[in-house]
Amino acid sequence: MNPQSIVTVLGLILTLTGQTQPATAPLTPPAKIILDVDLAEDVDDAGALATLHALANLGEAEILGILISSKNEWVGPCADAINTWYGRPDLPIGYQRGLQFGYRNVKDSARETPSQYAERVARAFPHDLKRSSDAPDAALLCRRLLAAQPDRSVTLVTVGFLTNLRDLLDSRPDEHSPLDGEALVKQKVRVWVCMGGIFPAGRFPDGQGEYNLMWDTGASVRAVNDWPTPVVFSGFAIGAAIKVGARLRETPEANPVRGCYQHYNGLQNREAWDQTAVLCAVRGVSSYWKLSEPGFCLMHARVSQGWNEWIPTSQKEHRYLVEFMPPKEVGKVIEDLMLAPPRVGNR
Ligand SMILES: [Ca+2]
Repeated sequence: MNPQSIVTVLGLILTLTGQTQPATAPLTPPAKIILDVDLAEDVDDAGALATLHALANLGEAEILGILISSKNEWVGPCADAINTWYGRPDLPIGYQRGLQFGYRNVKDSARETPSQYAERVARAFPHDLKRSSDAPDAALLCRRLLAAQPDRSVTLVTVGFLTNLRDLLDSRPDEHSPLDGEALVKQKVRVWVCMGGIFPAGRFPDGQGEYNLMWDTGASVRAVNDWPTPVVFSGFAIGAAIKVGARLRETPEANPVRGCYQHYNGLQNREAWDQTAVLCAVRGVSSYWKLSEPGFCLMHARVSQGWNEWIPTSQKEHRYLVEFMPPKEVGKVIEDLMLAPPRVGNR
């Protein structure tokens, strides 16, 4: 990439994220991050948590809280075990309720999400959250976290379902903010980075939509179509080209992220969908990717099988990642972060 290209790409992401610095200035670290995971059917969420903790240990990210979008009582404890390993045992965790505001189609979000590793990791590694539903409602926690931050300063990252973001948009004024959900998001969030969608096609050749957007289709329609800030999508193909995880065997057996991969696939490599969203949220597109032209990611409702349509337009601030650096090289960056030890003194 020549220097002019770097400046152009940096300028795009700065524009996109509402930064007020000149377009040539780097993003001012640390990035304030709220990460929403499902941490259930697939294991890349565990890799995403590891990547985020490592970036926080480098001073590049400040983790405000972790939200959980899957329905599974062991996912909260599993996330807490990973946070505890990284020396952040009291990091706020919020759990999806889906019924909080009482008027939604609960058909999708009421589904249990199975996990091959969450219970086993939760039982084997130190933590203190006993079950997911002991954690506060994710959308209400998110309101509290957002209200305490400067305007347009928070990056929301979702690597699971959009149940919590729908609930956040639908939330009412409370003791933390007199603003309703949409107004609060517009005031506090600078960008939402979403692992989800298929770009630009919108569907796989068999007609299916992407898993994260499809799972709770009603929530995805509300969150994606109505989100009031810029959005960057890391679509299916970006993370599908990157495979990491096997090298976690180089880390201690006391590492719960290693435990997740161990129980999921015997410590084999796995696609890095979720890690790409975290890396982009903290470092911007950097030299890893390029950004698409602006457009509107229109989410279509088809019961439990929603899909996204990409409509190019300068009227909306949605963009998606486009491959630039060879995926293997991006994978090395992610892998090195996933293998980084917890902070000295914590272990
Ligand atoms: Ca996920």
